[in-house]
Amino acid sequence: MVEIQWYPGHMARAKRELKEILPLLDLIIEVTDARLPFSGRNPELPGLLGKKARILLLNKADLADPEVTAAWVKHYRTLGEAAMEFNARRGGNLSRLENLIKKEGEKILKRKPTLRLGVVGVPNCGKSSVLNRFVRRSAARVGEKPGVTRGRQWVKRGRWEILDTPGLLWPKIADQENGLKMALIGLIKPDLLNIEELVIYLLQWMQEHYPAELLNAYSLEQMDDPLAMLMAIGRYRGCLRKGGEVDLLRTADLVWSDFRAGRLGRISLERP
Ligand SMILES: Nc1nc2c(ncn2[C@@H]2O[C@H](COP(=O)(O)OP(=O)(O)OP(=O)(O)O)[C@@H](O)[C@H]2O)c(=O)[nH]1
Ligand SMILES: [Mg+2]
Repeated sequence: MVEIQWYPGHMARAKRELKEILPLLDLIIEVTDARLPFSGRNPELPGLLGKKARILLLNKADLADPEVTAAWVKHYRTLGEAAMEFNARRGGNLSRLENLIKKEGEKILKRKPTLRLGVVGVPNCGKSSVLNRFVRRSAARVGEKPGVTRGRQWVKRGRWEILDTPGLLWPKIADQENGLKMALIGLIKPDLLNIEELVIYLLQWMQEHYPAELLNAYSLEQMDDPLAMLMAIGRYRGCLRKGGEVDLLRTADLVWSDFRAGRLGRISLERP
């Protein structure tokens, strides 16, 4: 097993700050990426949060395989977690989430003037987008890269006070395959890994689990070797160097950006 060392300096601060502010929070909204809703969750979080009431959002559900997401939601509910799928970009399921919060918050609002919600989770899973949904405006900055939110930000909506927090990572990951998956969904910065390797892994995963989507996206014939497949995609999309040979890095970049934008279909990277 290869360990990936990937814990940037500001993460320790983010963790300390969350610990500090935790006593103020009444309810935690943990956001996770629906395409990687287990390995993409911070294993340190349950310990940090203790017994605090929590709702788990499987966000970016629009990019994930709907059947797999439904299976995850069921799986987590069986474990006693208040889990639901969400789409912070479009706001799908917003009223369900708000009802869940109202139900949880009722008791609290009887004894104090405001309900304090904390939105937490790993980088780039959509925490700030969830907060913007709540207040129906762009209160928090959102971005395609991990690490956009650096400090804490409170936003008010009626009697709710919602806290946006920076993404939290854990010190190291022991499993190379999970590392590749996390990089694919943009949870960690790609410079920790090689983009061709990342995309070869994605092609292998799709060959195994989403073959029709893959062949369809690039008008490919069935092929066994993912590297040959990457070359074929490069030729099909015209990612060529001067001499006519395929530019693998450019091709990999293109496939990766197609994946992130959902152009390869709705792809989940793990199943319960
Ligand atoms: N397709 C899709 N994209 C989403 C969804 N939610 C967020 N995004 C996109 O994901 C990217 C990250 O969103 P943010 O809200 O900045 O994520 P964050 O968790 O606050 O990220 P950090 O502050 O960097 O930790 C942005 O490009 C969003 O537009 C969603 O439900 N579906
Ligand atoms: Mg953010």
